[in-house]
Amino acid sequence: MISDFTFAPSALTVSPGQTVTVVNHDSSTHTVTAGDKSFDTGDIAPGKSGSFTAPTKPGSYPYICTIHQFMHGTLTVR
Ligand SMILES: [Cu+2]
Repeated sequence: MISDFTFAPSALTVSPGQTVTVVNHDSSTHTVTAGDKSFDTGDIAPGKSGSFTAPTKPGSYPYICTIHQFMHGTLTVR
């Protein structure tokens, strides 16, 4: 989830190809976008949710909000 311009948790471990749902509890639109663009929720409006499919290749995938690039987190696939 997202609140106060922060991803919570900021580090998340998922299975390869898992669907990940992100709920935006903030008052601003956010995205969850991988640094290498391997996943991207697109814009998630306040109070809405978005989802993406985790990469199938195990590894560590840093991500940001493309609107607020100081927001970042890491998705681990294993
Ligand atoms: Cu944002």
